[in-house]
Parts: sequence; C-alpha cells; structure tokens
Amino acid sequence: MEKRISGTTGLFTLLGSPVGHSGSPAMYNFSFQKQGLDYAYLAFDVKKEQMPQAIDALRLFKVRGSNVTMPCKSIAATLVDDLSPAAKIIGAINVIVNDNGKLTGHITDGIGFVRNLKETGVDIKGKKLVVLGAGGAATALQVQCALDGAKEISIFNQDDEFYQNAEKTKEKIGQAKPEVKVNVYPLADQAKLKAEIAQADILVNATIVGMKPLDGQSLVDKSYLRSDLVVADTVYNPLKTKLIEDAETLGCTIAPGKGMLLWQGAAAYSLFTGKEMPTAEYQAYEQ
Ligand code: SKM
Repeated sequence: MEKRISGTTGLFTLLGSPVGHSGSPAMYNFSFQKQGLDYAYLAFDVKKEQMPQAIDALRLFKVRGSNVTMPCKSIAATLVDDLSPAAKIIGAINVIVNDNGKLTGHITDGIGFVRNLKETGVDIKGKKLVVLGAGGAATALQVQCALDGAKEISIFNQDDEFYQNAEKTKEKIGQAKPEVKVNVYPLADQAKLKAEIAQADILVNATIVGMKPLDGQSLVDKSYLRSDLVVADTVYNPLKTKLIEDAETLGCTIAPGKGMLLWQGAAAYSLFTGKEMPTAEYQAYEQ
C-alpha cells in the first residue's frame, strides 16, 4: 500500500453512517490495484445533516467519485449538480461522479439487485414480489424490477417517514410502467403480509432489520415462507441474515445481499473508471 499511494493518487469515498462494516473499500481497492489504477477508496462516517459539508469537501478535495449509503441517499440527491434519469425517478443516489467539478448522481442499487437475482438463476420478468422497506435501496430495486418486467410489487413498510415514499413509488411506477400492479400496505398488517407472501414468487428484505446490531431479527415469521419462494436480502453484514437462514433451512432459493453489493459496485465502478470491475477475480480472492 505504501508504494501504491502517492501524491497523484485520486480519491474515491463512501459517505454514510454507519460505514465501518462496509465491503466497498476492500472491493474497489482490490480492483484498482488489479487494474493498475492510481486510485484509493476510503469510507467516511457522515450523518445526514453533515451531507452538505461532505459534498462541499468532495468538491474541495477534487474527490473523483463517491458512493453514498444509508441514511444519506435521498439528501445526497438534492445536493449534486445533475441526476441520471433513473436517479431522477427514484429520488435517491448511491453514486456521485465528479467530472471536473460537476457532480452527477446515479443509482445502481436496483441494477445490482436484479443482476444478483439473475446470477442466482432467477429472472424478474413476470414475477410477483413482496418488498419490505421504502428507503433509498428499496425504492431503487422496486423501480428497477418494474422497469425490467416484474408483474406485481407489494410494498410493506412501517408507518414512519418512509411510508409516503412507498406511495410515491407506486405513483412513479404507475406513470413509467402502468402495466405493473403496485400495492402499499402497513407492515403491522401481518395477515396481509402472510397472504401476499403466499401468492408471491420473490420476497425481499430491503430494511436494515437483520443487519448488525439488529442481527438475529427478521420481519417475517418463518411460517410464512415456503420452499418454492425466492428470498433475497439487501443486508450483507452478516452474510446470512436471520431471514436468509430461515429461508435456506426451508430449501428456498436465496439471494443474500453480498451479491447485490458486488453488482451495484460493479455498475458504479464502470461509471467511476470507464472499466469493467474484475468481479470474478474479486469473488475468488474473497473466498
Ligand atoms: O448502495 C450501496 C453503496 O453504494 C455502498 C454500500 C456499502 O458500501 O455498504 C451499500 C449500499 O448502500
């Protein structure tokens, strides 16, 4: 490392909180080194209210690009100079590209989610999904699944600040893809959750439940799962959440969050460097 970092090394960052668990620094730094790119990637713990300062710092230090993680994805979308078409629809970003001082926000979470399913052998076309959550990553994957041909999406969320997001997502999908049926339900309605999962092909946890320190918890009672259900999680730390473990025990096809992290990162890497991330090498290195 001491030989790799020099006075010319370009910086990439991750902004959000918490970030100490993040797999991004290892993934990008491995890829930069593998491809001989004079870049380094560091994570910075930044709270939502500190984001205006953090974005100013990206400009000041001419940071080449940044990922943004929870809970800062929506506020970040309001602070950059331009948004990709998908980021405009979704209203949240997880990637910022600094093009000589002009910051453009992109969202690659949905692309990463759909690719992760594909790598697991699951095609989103014609499928009914139940998605828990209505934050940045949840919205991104709901919109991407609709754009990629899902048949129906039932969103469950707690009655909190994000519930309105789910209603807005329903409206946005209704405009972009009116043939996709979107339903929004309160998570407290367990009878509805059970009934919707019974009719679904794919169940997704896109909340932070299951992630440390909420590991060992799941929003879905194990009795609602069945072996022909595909169960996906956006949480990747721990590698297998309680939901994924329950699903695996029952013989469901599982798509843990680690794969989504890899594929959203690969899409971001192309935006950052114009190159393809060496994903196969990284997966082999990680084993
Ligand atoms: O959207 C991603 C983000 O790009 C990076 C990340 C991480 O490093 O934990 C998680 C997701 O929010």
